[in-house]
Amino acid sequence: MSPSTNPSLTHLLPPREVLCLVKFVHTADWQLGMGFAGRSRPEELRKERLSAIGRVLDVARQEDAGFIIVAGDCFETNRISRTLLYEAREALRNAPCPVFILPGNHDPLSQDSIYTGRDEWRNLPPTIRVLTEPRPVTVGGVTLYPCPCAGKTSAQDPTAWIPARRPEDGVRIGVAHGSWQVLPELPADDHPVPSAAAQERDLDYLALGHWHSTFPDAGAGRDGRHAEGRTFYSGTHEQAGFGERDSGNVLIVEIDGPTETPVVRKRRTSRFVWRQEEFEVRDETSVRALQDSVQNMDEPGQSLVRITLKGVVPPTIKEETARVLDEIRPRFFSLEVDDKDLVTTLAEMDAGELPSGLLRRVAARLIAYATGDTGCPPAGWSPGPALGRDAGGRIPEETARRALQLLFGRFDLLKRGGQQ
Ligand SMILES: [Mn+2]
Repeated sequence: MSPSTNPSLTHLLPPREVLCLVKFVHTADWQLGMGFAGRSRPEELRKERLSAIGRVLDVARQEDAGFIIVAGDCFETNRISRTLLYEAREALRNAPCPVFILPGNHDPLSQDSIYTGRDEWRNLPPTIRVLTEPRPVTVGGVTLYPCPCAGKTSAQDPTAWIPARRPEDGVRIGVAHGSWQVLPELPADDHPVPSAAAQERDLDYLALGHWHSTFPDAGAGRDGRHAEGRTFYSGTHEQAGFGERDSGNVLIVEIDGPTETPVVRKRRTSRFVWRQEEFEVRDETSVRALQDSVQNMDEPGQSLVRITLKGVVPPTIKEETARVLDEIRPRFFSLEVDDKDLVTTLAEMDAGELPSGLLRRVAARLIAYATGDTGCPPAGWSPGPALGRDAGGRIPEETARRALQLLFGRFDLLKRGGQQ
């Protein structure tokens, strides 16, 4: 049994920081200059991407990181304002360690490259280095293998140039920006990184950028805190959209030496939280449930919330739903409501959305009946004792409404199940 696996001897070992040869921060996709078209308060969102750089540097300082890797897409495009370039340079001025920046597909090394062509990006602080060439870079016991993007698209494996391991390489770290071929249906010209690139190129760690989510989950390892593997996306440092799952983090990577398995942890750097929720509104009780749920959301001042409402309700309930959300809205950084599927008449329901001909026919006849287009219940309609008929033998509109809610609600469940 080695000392490191014998619990009775662990107190004799030096702390992990002393054993660890290499410790660095992996980040990417800062996308400075992102527009946020269609969002409220876009200027504040744009500024926060700069402010978040300060938090990345703070993490590097707290962790005593040896260096920082920015794995591409530091900027949203190569055509950004002089002001923003100066601001970015200023934000990086206080870096506590070297910062290596890789050109990505948003800020590629094309003719108009920021990194090679813009005066505002000269006279950088000495700690900042742009990885403009696919050529090894040595930094204290580590060799970086940068794979910069030369254009917006490429069908070539960006890691293909990386040479075989030599003893003097020390810890080998690839830095690339592209789509890791571990998911189906990725575009062929999106800088494809082979699924086993880290193994094939004999890299101890492959720092990727391009996907905004931290991936794989850096909390999914056997101990529940550290991830296993050699290839990671850090994700963007500041969440940038509703669709991003687990973004707004940086990764802390520790490697004890060449060929050793990296120990990877994520730390949150995002200020903003983007969340989208879907609520079905039926009656007064469900409006209160919606109100409670939205009121109890954490950190409202830093939250961008998008609520999608659905259901068929009387106009008074729809109005009360809107009022409740208007009342809560000022607490949030922003609160968007999509209520196009919260309808007040059955006529607004679209039977054509249902997945089978039979369901569409049943729904169309129920809608016609409940909206007065026909005076009779559908032929063969037997709602059962629970739904009941009125004194004249007719099905009340409320009953038809509930039947349609059930029908559409069940369809939504089917739809959700199918997507998993
Ligand atoms: Mn990208």
